[in-house]
Amino acid sequence: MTRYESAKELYASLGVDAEAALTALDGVTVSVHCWQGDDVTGFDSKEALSGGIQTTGNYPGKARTPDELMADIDKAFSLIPGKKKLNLHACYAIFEDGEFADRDALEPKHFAKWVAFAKERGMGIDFNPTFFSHPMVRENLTLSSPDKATRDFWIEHGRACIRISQYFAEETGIPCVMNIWIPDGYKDIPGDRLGPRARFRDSLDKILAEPYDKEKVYVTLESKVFGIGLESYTVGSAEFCLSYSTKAGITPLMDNGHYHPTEVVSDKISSLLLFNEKIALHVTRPVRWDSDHVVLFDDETREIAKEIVRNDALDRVFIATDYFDASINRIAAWVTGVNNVKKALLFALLQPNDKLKALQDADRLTELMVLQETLKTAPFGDVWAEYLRRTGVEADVFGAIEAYENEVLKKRI
Ligand code: RNT
Ligand code: ZN
Repeated sequence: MTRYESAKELYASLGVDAEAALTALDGVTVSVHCWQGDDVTGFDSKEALSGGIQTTGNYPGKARTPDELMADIDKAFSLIPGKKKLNLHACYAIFEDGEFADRDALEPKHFAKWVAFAKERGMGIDFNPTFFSHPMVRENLTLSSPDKATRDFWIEHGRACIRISQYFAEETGIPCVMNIWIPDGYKDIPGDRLGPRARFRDSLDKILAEPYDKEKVYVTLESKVFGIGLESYTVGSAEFCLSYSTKAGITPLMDNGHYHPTEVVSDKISSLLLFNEKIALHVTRPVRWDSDHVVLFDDETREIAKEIVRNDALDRVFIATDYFDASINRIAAWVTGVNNVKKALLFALLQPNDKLKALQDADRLTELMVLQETLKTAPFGDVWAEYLRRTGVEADVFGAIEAYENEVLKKRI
Protein backbone atom coordinates (compact mmCIF):
# COMPACT_ATOMS: atom_id res chain seq x y z
CA MET A 1 0.00 0.00 0.00
CA THR A 2 1.38 3.44 -0.88
CA ARG A 3 1.44 6.26 1.65
CA TYR A 4 -1.35 7.95 -0.30
CA GLU A 5 -3.52 4.83 -0.22
CA SER A 6 -3.08 4.56 3.50
CA ALA A 7 -3.85 8.28 3.97
CA LYS A 8 -6.95 7.87 1.82
CA GLU A 9 -8.16 5.08 4.08
CA LEU A 10 -7.57 7.09 7.18
CA TYR A 11 -9.44 10.08 5.76
CA ALA A 12 -12.28 7.78 4.71
CA SER A 13 -12.55 6.63 8.32
CA LEU A 14 -13.03 10.29 9.28
CA GLY A 15 -15.74 10.68 6.65
CA VAL A 16 -13.56 12.42 4.03
CA ASP A 17 -13.14 11.49 0.37
CA ALA A 18 -9.50 12.26 -0.50
CA GLU A 19 -9.99 11.65 -4.23
CA ALA A 20 -12.82 14.20 -4.34
CA ALA A 21 -10.60 16.65 -2.47
CA LEU A 22 -7.82 16.27 -5.05
CA THR A 23 -10.25 16.74 -7.93
CA ALA A 24 -11.71 19.86 -6.34
CA LEU A 25 -8.28 21.33 -5.61
CA ASP A 26 -7.21 20.86 -9.21
CA GLY A 27 -10.12 23.03 -10.34
CA VAL A 28 -9.13 26.04 -8.22
CA THR A 29 -7.29 28.95 -9.81
CA VAL A 30 -4.94 31.08 -7.75
CA SER A 31 -4.02 34.45 -9.20
CA VAL A 32 -0.28 34.88 -8.74
CA HIS A 33 1.07 38.42 -8.25
CA CYS A 34 3.85 39.26 -10.71
CA TRP A 35 5.38 41.79 -8.31
CA GLN A 36 7.16 39.27 -6.06
CA GLY A 37 9.63 38.88 -8.94
CA ASP A 38 11.10 42.39 -8.85
CA ASP A 39 10.14 43.96 -5.50
CA VAL A 40 7.13 45.86 -6.97
CA THR A 41 9.37 47.85 -9.33
CA GLY A 42 7.78 47.44 -12.78
CA PHE A 43 9.10 48.83 -16.04
CA ASP A 44 7.53 52.25 -16.51
CA SER A 45 9.18 54.48 -13.97
CA LYS A 46 12.43 55.01 -12.09
CA GLU A 47 10.56 56.22 -9.00
CA ALA A 48 11.21 54.44 -5.73
CA LEU A 49 8.41 52.26 -4.37
CA SER A 50 5.93 54.55 -2.61
CA GLY A 51 2.43 54.37 -1.21
CA GLY A 52 3.29 53.23 2.30
CA ILE A 53 4.30 49.74 1.21
CA GLN A 54 7.83 48.44 1.45
CA THR A 55 10.08 45.63 0.36
CA THR A 56 13.12 44.92 2.48
CA GLY A 57 16.21 42.96 1.54
CA ASN A 58 18.58 42.87 -1.39
CA TYR A 59 18.76 39.22 -2.41
CA PRO A 60 20.73 38.91 -5.65
CA GLY A 61 19.15 38.06 -8.99
CA LYS A 62 16.11 40.34 -9.11
CA ALA A 63 14.39 40.42 -12.52
CA ARG A 64 15.25 43.68 -14.34
CA THR A 65 13.54 43.27 -17.70
CA PRO A 66 10.30 41.78 -19.02
CA ASP A 67 12.20 38.78 -20.38
CA GLU A 68 13.84 38.10 -17.02
CA LEU A 69 10.57 38.46 -15.16
CA MET A 70 8.82 36.13 -17.60
CA ALA A 71 11.59 33.54 -17.26
CA ASP A 72 11.32 33.71 -13.47
CA ILE A 73 7.53 33.41 -13.61
CA ASP A 74 7.94 30.31 -15.77
CA LYS A 75 10.37 28.81 -13.28
CA ALA A 76 8.08 29.57 -10.35
CA PHE A 77 4.98 28.30 -12.15
CA SER A 78 6.74 25.02 -13.02
CA LEU A 79 6.94 24.35 -9.28
CA ILE A 80 3.32 25.27 -8.50
CA PRO A 81 0.75 22.56 -9.31
CA GLY A 82 -2.71 23.25 -10.73
CA LYS A 83 -4.34 26.31 -12.25
CA LYS A 84 -2.73 29.72 -12.14
CA LYS A 85 -3.63 33.16 -13.35
CA LEU A 86 -1.14 35.98 -13.84
CA ASN A 87 -1.80 39.12 -11.79
CA LEU A 88 -0.20 42.20 -13.38
CA HIS A 89 0.12 45.81 -12.26
CA ALA A 90 -0.12 48.67 -14.75
CA CYS A 91 3.51 49.61 -14.04
CA TYR A 92 4.50 46.38 -15.82
CA ALA A 93 3.60 47.88 -19.22
CA ILE A 94 6.13 46.88 -21.85
CA PHE A 95 7.25 49.67 -24.17
CA GLU A 96 9.02 48.89 -27.39
CA ASP A 97 11.34 50.89 -29.65
CA GLY A 98 11.74 53.79 -27.25
CA GLU A 99 8.02 54.63 -27.10
CA PHE A 100 6.48 55.59 -23.78
CA ALA A 101 2.98 56.26 -22.49
CA ASP A 102 2.29 57.73 -19.08
CA ARG A 103 -0.18 56.00 -16.77
CA ASP A 104 -3.14 58.08 -17.97
CA ALA A 105 -2.44 57.09 -21.57
CA LEU A 106 -1.77 53.37 -21.30
CA GLU A 107 -3.29 51.22 -24.01
CA PRO A 108 -3.86 47.52 -24.55
CA LYS A 109 -0.91 47.39 -26.95
CA HIS A 110 1.46 48.10 -24.07
CA PHE A 111 0.45 44.73 -22.64
CA ALA A 112 0.44 42.73 -25.87
CA LYS A 113 3.56 40.81 -24.84
CA TRP A 114 1.91 39.77 -21.60
CA VAL A 115 -1.15 38.60 -23.51
CA ALA A 116 1.02 36.49 -25.80
CA PHE A 117 2.82 35.09 -22.74
CA ALA A 118 -0.47 34.21 -21.00
CA LYS A 119 -2.09 32.75 -24.11
CA GLU A 120 0.86 30.46 -24.77
CA ARG A 121 0.41 29.09 -21.27
CA GLY A 122 -3.41 28.93 -21.34
CA MET A 123 -3.74 31.41 -18.48
CA GLY A 124 -5.99 34.34 -17.72
CA ILE A 125 -4.71 37.73 -16.56
CA ASP A 126 -5.83 39.88 -13.63
CA PHE A 127 -4.95 43.55 -13.46
CA ASN A 128 -4.29 46.46 -11.11
CA PRO A 129 -4.05 50.15 -11.84
CA THR A 130 -0.83 51.41 -10.20
CA PHE A 131 -1.62 54.41 -8.00
CA PHE A 132 1.88 54.67 -6.50
CA SER A 133 5.58 55.07 -7.38
CA HIS A 134 4.85 57.96 -9.75
CA PRO A 135 5.46 61.74 -9.70
CA MET A 136 1.72 62.44 -9.96
CA VAL A 137 1.23 61.01 -6.46
CA ARG A 138 1.10 64.40 -4.69
CA GLU A 139 1.54 64.45 -0.90
CA ASN A 140 0.64 60.74 -0.82
CA LEU A 141 -2.68 61.43 -2.53
CA THR A 142 -4.15 60.26 -5.85
CA LEU A 143 -7.91 59.86 -6.39
CA SER A 144 -8.69 61.79 -3.19
CA SER A 145 -6.32 64.72 -3.81
CA PRO A 146 -7.74 68.24 -3.35
CA ASP A 147 -5.97 69.08 -6.61
CA LYS A 148 -8.27 68.45 -9.57
CA ALA A 149 -5.44 67.91 -12.08
CA THR A 150 -4.03 65.18 -9.87
CA ARG A 151 -7.39 63.49 -9.48
CA ASP A 152 -8.09 63.74 -13.20
CA PHE A 153 -4.77 62.13 -14.08
CA TRP A 154 -5.51 59.16 -11.84
CA ILE A 155 -9.13 58.91 -13.00
CA GLU A 156 -7.84 58.62 -16.57
CA HIS A 157 -5.44 55.94 -15.37
CA GLY A 158 -8.30 53.98 -13.83
CA ARG A 159 -10.36 54.25 -16.99
CA ALA A 160 -7.43 53.17 -19.16
CA CYS A 161 -6.99 50.15 -16.90
CA ILE A 162 -10.63 49.13 -17.33
CA ARG A 163 -10.12 49.12 -21.11
CA ILE A 164 -6.95 47.08 -20.73
CA SER A 165 -8.71 44.63 -18.38
CA GLN A 166 -11.43 44.07 -20.94
CA TYR A 167 -8.76 43.47 -23.59
CA PHE A 168 -7.18 40.82 -21.33
CA ALA A 169 -10.53 39.09 -20.87
CA GLU A 170 -11.31 39.16 -24.58
CA GLU A 171 -7.89 37.93 -25.64
CA THR A 172 -7.56 35.13 -23.10
CA GLY A 173 -11.24 34.18 -22.95
CA ILE A 174 -11.03 34.31 -19.15
CA PRO A 175 -12.62 37.12 -17.09
CA CYS A 176 -10.23 39.69 -15.64
CA VAL A 177 -10.36 40.87 -12.03
CA MET A 178 -9.29 44.51 -11.85
CA ASN A 179 -8.40 45.61 -8.36
CA ILE A 180 -8.35 49.22 -7.23
CA TRP A 181 -6.18 50.08 -4.27
CA ILE A 182 -5.00 53.60 -3.50
CA PRO A 183 -2.44 54.51 -0.86
CA ASP A 184 -4.04 57.88 -0.01
CA GLY A 185 -3.81 59.02 3.59
CA TYR A 186 -2.13 61.24 6.13
CA LYS A 187 0.79 60.66 8.46
CA ASP A 188 -0.68 62.86 11.12
CA ILE A 189 -4.11 63.77 12.38
CA PRO A 190 -6.13 65.23 9.51
CA GLY A 191 -8.18 68.39 9.72
CA ASP A 192 -10.84 66.88 7.47
CA ARG A 193 -11.70 63.22 7.20
CA LEU A 194 -14.84 63.54 5.10
CA GLY A 195 -13.47 65.65 2.22
CA PRO A 196 -10.87 63.16 0.96
CA ARG A 197 -13.37 60.29 1.17
CA ALA A 198 -15.99 62.29 -0.71
CA ARG A 199 -13.45 63.03 -3.45
CA PHE A 200 -12.40 59.36 -3.56
CA ARG A 201 -16.05 58.37 -4.00
CA ASP A 202 -16.48 60.88 -6.80
CA SER A 203 -13.29 59.72 -8.55
CA LEU A 204 -14.36 56.08 -8.35
CA ASP A 205 -17.73 57.00 -9.85
CA LYS A 206 -15.89 58.62 -12.75
CA ILE A 207 -13.65 55.61 -13.29
CA LEU A 208 -16.63 53.24 -13.26
CA ALA A 209 -18.42 55.43 -15.79
CA GLU A 210 -16.07 53.87 -18.34
CA PRO A 211 -18.24 51.32 -20.14
CA TYR A 212 -17.22 47.70 -19.66
CA ASP A 213 -18.69 44.23 -19.86
CA LYS A 214 -19.45 43.02 -16.35
CA GLU A 215 -19.20 39.40 -17.42
CA LYS A 216 -15.64 40.01 -18.57
CA VAL A 217 -14.28 42.48 -16.03
CA TYR A 218 -14.82 42.28 -12.28
CA VAL A 219 -13.78 45.52 -10.61
CA THR A 220 -12.74 45.01 -6.99
CA LEU A 221 -11.93 47.58 -4.30
CA GLU A 222 -9.30 46.90 -1.62
CA SER A 223 -9.39 48.60 1.77
CA LYS A 224 -6.53 49.24 4.15
CA VAL A 225 -5.96 50.25 7.76
CA PHE A 226 -2.69 52.19 7.47
CA GLY A 227 0.56 52.49 5.52
CA ILE A 228 4.11 53.51 6.41
CA GLY A 229 4.16 57.30 6.67
CA LEU A 230 0.36 57.24 6.55
CA GLU A 231 -0.31 56.09 10.07
CA SER A 232 -3.12 58.38 11.17
CA TYR A 233 -5.69 58.28 8.40
CA THR A 234 -6.41 56.05 5.40
CA VAL A 235 -8.96 57.32 2.88
CA GLY A 236 -9.87 53.85 1.58
CA SER A 237 -10.73 52.36 4.96
CA ALA A 238 -12.66 49.12 5.47
CA GLU A 239 -15.96 50.92 6.00
CA PHE A 240 -15.46 53.16 2.98
CA CYS A 241 -14.55 50.33 0.64
CA LEU A 242 -17.23 47.94 1.79
CA SER A 243 -19.94 50.60 1.60
CA TYR A 244 -18.76 51.82 -1.80
CA SER A 245 -18.57 48.30 -3.24
CA THR A 246 -22.11 47.51 -2.12
CA LYS A 247 -23.52 50.76 -3.47
CA ALA A 248 -21.69 50.61 -6.80
CA GLY A 249 -22.26 46.91 -7.35
CA ILE A 250 -18.57 46.06 -7.55
CA THR A 251 -16.69 43.39 -5.60
CA PRO A 252 -15.04 43.97 -2.20
CA LEU A 253 -11.46 42.79 -1.76
CA MET A 254 -9.95 41.91 1.61
CA ASP A 255 -6.17 41.74 2.06
CA ASN A 256 -5.43 39.94 5.32
CA GLY A 257 -2.60 42.37 6.04
CA HIS A 258 -5.00 45.31 6.08
CA TYR A 259 -6.68 44.99 9.45
CA HIS A 260 -5.76 45.54 13.08
CA PRO A 261 -3.35 42.85 14.28
CA THR A 262 -5.94 40.77 16.15
CA GLU A 263 -8.64 41.07 13.48
CA VAL A 264 -8.83 38.10 11.13
CA VAL A 265 -10.12 37.93 7.57
CA SER A 266 -11.23 34.33 8.10
CA ASP A 267 -13.99 35.65 10.35
CA LYS A 268 -15.10 38.25 7.79
CA ILE A 269 -15.56 35.96 4.79
CA SER A 270 -18.93 34.52 5.82
CA SER A 271 -20.45 37.97 6.36
CA LEU A 272 -19.32 39.17 2.97
CA LEU A 273 -20.53 35.99 1.29
CA LEU A 274 -24.01 36.59 2.64
CA PHE A 275 -24.25 39.97 0.95
CA ASN A 276 -22.09 39.67 -2.18
CA GLU A 277 -22.26 37.43 -5.20
CA LYS A 278 -18.45 37.44 -5.45
CA ILE A 279 -15.71 38.48 -3.08
CA ALA A 280 -11.95 38.81 -3.59
CA LEU A 281 -8.95 38.13 -1.39
CA HIS A 282 -5.30 39.10 -1.24
CA VAL A 283 -3.63 36.37 0.75
CA THR A 284 -0.50 37.57 2.53
CA ARG A 285 1.19 37.24 5.94
CA PRO A 286 1.31 40.27 8.15
CA VAL A 287 3.96 40.10 10.87
CA ARG A 288 3.02 42.78 13.44
CA TRP A 289 2.02 45.08 10.57
CA ASP A 290 1.21 44.81 6.86
CA SER A 291 4.68 43.41 6.24
CA ASP A 292 3.74 41.18 3.32
CA HIS A 293 5.85 38.22 4.38
CA VAL A 294 5.64 35.00 2.35
CA VAL A 295 2.42 33.09 3.05
CA LEU A 296 3.00 30.09 5.31
CA PHE A 297 0.90 27.01 5.99
CA ASP A 298 -0.25 28.63 9.21
CA ASP A 299 -3.45 28.73 11.23
CA GLU A 300 -4.98 31.81 9.62
CA THR A 301 -4.23 30.72 6.05
CA ARG A 302 -5.92 27.38 6.77
CA GLU A 303 -8.83 29.13 8.46
CA ILE A 304 -9.32 31.41 5.43
CA ALA A 305 -9.29 28.34 3.16
CA LYS A 306 -11.78 26.54 5.41
CA GLU A 307 -14.20 29.45 5.20
CA ILE A 308 -14.09 29.36 1.40
CA VAL A 309 -14.44 25.59 1.13
CA ARG A 310 -17.04 24.82 3.78
CA ASN A 311 -19.30 27.63 2.59
CA ASP A 312 -19.16 26.11 -0.86
CA ALA A 313 -17.71 29.32 -2.25
CA LEU A 314 -14.74 28.20 -4.36
CA ASP A 315 -16.44 29.68 -7.42
CA ARG A 316 -17.41 32.90 -5.63
CA VAL A 317 -14.04 33.93 -4.21
CA PHE A 318 -11.28 35.37 -6.36
CA ILE A 319 -8.15 34.15 -4.60
CA ALA A 320 -4.96 36.10 -5.24
CA THR A 321 -1.60 36.27 -3.49
CA ASP A 322 0.02 39.55 -2.47
CA TYR A 323 3.37 39.62 -0.69
CA PHE A 324 6.88 40.77 -1.51
CA ASP A 325 10.01 39.59 0.19
CA ALA A 326 13.36 40.75 -1.22
CA SER A 327 15.45 39.14 1.51
CA ILE A 328 15.24 35.58 0.17
CA ASN A 329 15.30 33.94 -3.25
CA ARG A 330 12.29 35.53 -4.92
CA ILE A 331 11.29 32.41 -6.82
CA ALA A 332 11.32 30.37 -3.64
CA ALA A 333 9.17 33.10 -2.07
CA TRP A 334 6.66 32.85 -4.92
CA VAL A 335 6.49 29.05 -4.90
CA THR A 336 6.32 28.69 -1.13
CA GLY A 337 3.58 31.26 -0.67
CA VAL A 338 1.35 30.18 -3.56
CA ASN A 339 1.76 26.49 -2.73
CA ASN A 340 0.82 27.24 0.86
CA VAL A 341 -2.44 28.78 -0.34
CA LYS A 342 -3.08 25.63 -2.36
CA LYS A 343 -2.08 23.42 0.55
CA ALA A 344 -4.46 25.29 2.83
CA LEU A 345 -7.25 24.73 0.31
CA LEU A 346 -6.45 21.02 0.18
CA PHE A 347 -6.40 20.89 3.97
CA ALA A 348 -9.84 22.53 3.99
CA LEU A 349 -11.12 20.09 1.37
CA LEU A 350 -9.95 17.24 3.62
CA GLN A 351 -12.21 18.28 6.51
CA PRO A 352 -15.50 16.46 7.17
CA ASN A 353 -17.28 19.79 6.94
CA ASP A 354 -20.85 18.48 7.16
CA LYS A 355 -19.96 16.52 10.25
CA LEU A 356 -18.30 19.51 11.90
CA LYS A 357 -21.36 21.66 11.25
CA ALA A 358 -23.68 18.95 12.58
CA LEU A 359 -21.65 18.63 15.78
CA GLN A 360 -21.85 22.38 16.31
CA ASP A 361 -25.60 22.50 15.70
CA ALA A 362 -26.15 19.60 18.06
CA ASP A 363 -24.20 21.42 20.79
CA ARG A 364 -21.62 18.63 20.83
CA LEU A 365 -18.83 21.15 21.24
CA THR A 366 -16.38 18.89 23.09
CA GLU A 367 -16.50 16.39 20.23
CA LEU A 368 -16.15 19.22 17.76
CA MET A 369 -12.94 20.39 19.37
CA VAL A 370 -11.50 16.88 19.69
CA LEU A 371 -12.26 16.07 16.05
CA GLN A 372 -10.80 19.34 14.78
CA GLU A 373 -7.60 18.64 16.71
CA THR A 374 -7.45 15.08 15.36
CA LEU A 375 -7.71 16.42 11.81
CA LYS A 376 -4.67 18.63 12.33
CA THR A 377 -2.38 15.61 12.54
CA ALA A 378 -4.11 13.47 9.92
CA PRO A 379 -1.70 12.50 7.06
CA PHE A 380 -2.34 15.59 5.02
CA GLY A 381 1.23 15.65 3.67
CA ASP A 382 0.78 12.32 1.90
CA VAL A 383 -2.22 13.67 -0.01
CA TRP A 384 -0.30 16.82 -1.02
CA ALA A 385 2.63 14.66 -2.15
CA GLU A 386 0.21 12.62 -4.26
CA TYR A 387 -1.05 15.83 -5.86
CA LEU A 388 2.51 16.85 -6.78
CA ARG A 389 3.13 13.38 -8.18
CA ARG A 390 -0.01 13.42 -10.32
CA THR A 391 0.66 16.91 -11.65
CA GLY A 392 4.31 16.08 -12.35
CA VAL A 393 5.60 18.89 -10.14
CA GLU A 394 9.02 18.52 -8.53
CA ALA A 395 8.72 18.12 -4.75
CA ASP A 396 12.29 19.27 -4.08
CA VAL A 397 11.57 22.97 -4.46
CA PHE A 398 14.84 24.09 -2.91
CA GLY A 399 16.93 21.85 -5.16
CA ALA A 400 15.19 23.10 -8.28
CA ILE A 401 15.54 26.71 -7.24
CA GLU A 402 19.15 26.40 -6.16
CA ALA A 403 20.05 25.12 -9.62
CA TYR A 404 18.19 28.05 -11.25
CA GLU A 405 19.91 30.48 -8.92
CA ASN A 406 23.33 29.16 -9.91
CA GLU A 407 22.60 28.97 -13.61
CA VAL A 408 20.51 32.11 -14.12
CA LEU A 409 20.09 34.47 -11.17
CA LYS A 410 23.75 34.72 -10.19
CA LYS A 411 24.63 35.87 -13.72
CA ARG A 412 22.42 38.97 -13.38
CA ILE A 413 25.03 41.46 -12.24
C1 RNT B 1 -1.01 47.49 -0.57
C2 RNT B 1 -1.99 46.55 -1.17
C3 RNT B 1 -1.88 46.33 -2.64
C4 RNT B 1 -0.44 46.18 -3.09
C5 RNT B 1 -0.29 45.73 -4.53
C6 RNT B 1 1.11 45.91 -5.01
O1 RNT B 1 -1.04 47.53 0.80
O2 RNT B 1 -1.95 45.33 -0.49
O3 RNT B 1 -2.65 45.25 -3.00
O4 RNT B 1 0.26 45.28 -2.28
O5 RNT B 1 -1.20 46.36 -5.30
ZN1 ZN C 1 -3.15 43.73 -1.30
